[in-house]
Amino acid sequence: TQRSKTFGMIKPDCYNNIGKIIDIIYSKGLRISNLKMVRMTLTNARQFYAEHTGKPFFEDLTNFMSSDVVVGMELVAENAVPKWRELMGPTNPIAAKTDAPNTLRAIFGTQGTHNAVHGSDSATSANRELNFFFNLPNSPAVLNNCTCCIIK
Ligand code: YYY
Ligand code: MG
Repeated sequence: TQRSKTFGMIKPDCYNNIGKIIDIIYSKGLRISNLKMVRMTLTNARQFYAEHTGKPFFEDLTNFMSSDVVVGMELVAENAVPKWRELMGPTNPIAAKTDAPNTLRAIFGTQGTHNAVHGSDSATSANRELNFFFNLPNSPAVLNNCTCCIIK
């Protein structure tokens, strides 16, 4: 099997667990080939999650995702997309705690949109999301002058 790429993101609720999550990523055989900490604007978040526009959780989700810093990662492994989705666990972190207790969302997620990590759902999404985060002229900008809430 050829190595492939996916896009992973550590969400704002997981700021205090960035190190632990990266340790787990490496311990499971994934590797990080690019990484960037940013604070997304609301516009960035709405573009990133455009497929969910109009859904009941969309406002909550995009407000949360632009509320503080995130860490976006280009992840490399064999079968990177399903491998990272499996390590993340189910979307709902409360369900994850009973259904898949060893996953990142079970361990680090709390409820609702606060589910610790993001992962692309297909190779097509991975390409779009990696470009969105790392390669476009309007990709989220690196942190500058304390635009995060953490040190306020
Ligand atoms: O890909 P994944 O993150 O597992 O789920 P999506 O269906 O793409 O939804 C994106 C994001 O939206 C999810 O991580 C949490 C939030 N969300 C929610 O709060 N409530 C839902 N019923 C579905 C999704
Ligand atoms: Mg998704």
